[in-house]
Amino acid sequence: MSLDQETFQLLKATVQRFVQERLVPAEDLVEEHDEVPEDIVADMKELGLFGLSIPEEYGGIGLSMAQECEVVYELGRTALAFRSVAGTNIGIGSQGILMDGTAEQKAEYLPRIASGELIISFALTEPDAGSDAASLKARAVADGDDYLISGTKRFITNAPRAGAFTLMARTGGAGAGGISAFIVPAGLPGLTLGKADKKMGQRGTRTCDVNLDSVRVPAANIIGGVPGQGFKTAMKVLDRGRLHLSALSCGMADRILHESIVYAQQRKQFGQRIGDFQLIQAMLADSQAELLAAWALVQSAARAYDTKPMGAHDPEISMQASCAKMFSTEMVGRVADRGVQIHGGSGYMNEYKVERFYRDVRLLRLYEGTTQIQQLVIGKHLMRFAGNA
Ligand code: COS
Repeated sequence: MSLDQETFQLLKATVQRFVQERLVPAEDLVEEHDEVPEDIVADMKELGLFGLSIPEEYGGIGLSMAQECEVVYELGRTALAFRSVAGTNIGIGSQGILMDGTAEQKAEYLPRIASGELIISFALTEPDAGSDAASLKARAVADGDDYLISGTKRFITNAPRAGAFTLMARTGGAGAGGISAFIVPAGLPGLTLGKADKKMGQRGTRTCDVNLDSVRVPAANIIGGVPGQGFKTAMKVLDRGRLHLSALSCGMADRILHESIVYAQQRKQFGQRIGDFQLIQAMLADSQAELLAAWALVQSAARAYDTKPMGAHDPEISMQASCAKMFSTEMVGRVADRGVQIHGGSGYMNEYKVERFYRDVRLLRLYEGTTQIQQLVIGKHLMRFAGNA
């Protein structure tokens, strides 16, 4: 699946313009009010951003992973809250249905996800199951043709906006094999939301707990119709999500570097522009080189991802996605830190953008698998590839 090159370049240019003309000027508003204005969300829907990754047959734009990464890079060049509004529809919320859903599930949900009419969230994490996702406790008990789901899901991005959740719950015994992925509509009796999470950064993104108390969900809502496949679905979704976040990290690093260069050109000390000092140039150079290296890695991993059939699991590609996530998110952390350093005392002040970007990017190293989980995935795969020799 991919968009023809000419149409893709037009789309990319439109997104670039939208980011510069519509989103960047609204950054302060989002920071101040802790929300993305609804008229901007409406414009994002109009542009087709919610359906970037959904095939055209379901009303989406049908980008390949490599193309999605290029567009997400552009969305990364502004406050991360904007991307977050559409992020779960583009990625972790929708992809389980696309990869493993039945024909009926795809036809019922994907068109509304692609248009943004339905916001879909991904509910895996729980109070006692973060990195150890296979230990999740939410329980789904069979009751006739339905399941009754009870449990708590934590830090769920876009939950306050969501019309449905891709939600992992335990239908069987302990471990990964006992987990099923359900499509859970938000309005069902017994499903309630916790209070809004107060976060370090990414103001304007909405996250909260999702509480389920014997929520009755038809068995037909199990993704793919077969219980026990939910952990694998979640892992495949995360492989893809990790590439998406890698591209986002590169876009944000690009923006922070730009802010740093502009400041280095304007700020004068000791009678000259600070950008003329070699110690400032060294920080800019390190950031530029690391950004280019990360972006090359992301593009190469995304192109590899595009070679495998939709929904298939290829360990080599999982490993590459984890490499991209680990390297790019750590890279943007360093770029943000240098950005603050280049700005000196001003970099600590809220009126300069690098202060908030520094807080925003901290999450990239945590969600969709911490850096340490990526190291674990990479290390495990390398040992497996080497076999018993
Ligand atoms: N794609 C498809 N299947 C996968 C997979 C992938 N990327 N990774 C693992 N699996 C399969 C395995 O093949 C295995 O299947 P079999 O039992 O048939 O062999 C099964 O899933 C269990 O795999 P494994 O034993 O490796 O699972 P672990 O419990 O050891 O978990 C980690 C592995 C730690 C990597 C996983 O729990 C993880 O990614 N944790 C982080 C979760 C996360 O990112 N949370 C963020 C929430 S979303 S913001």
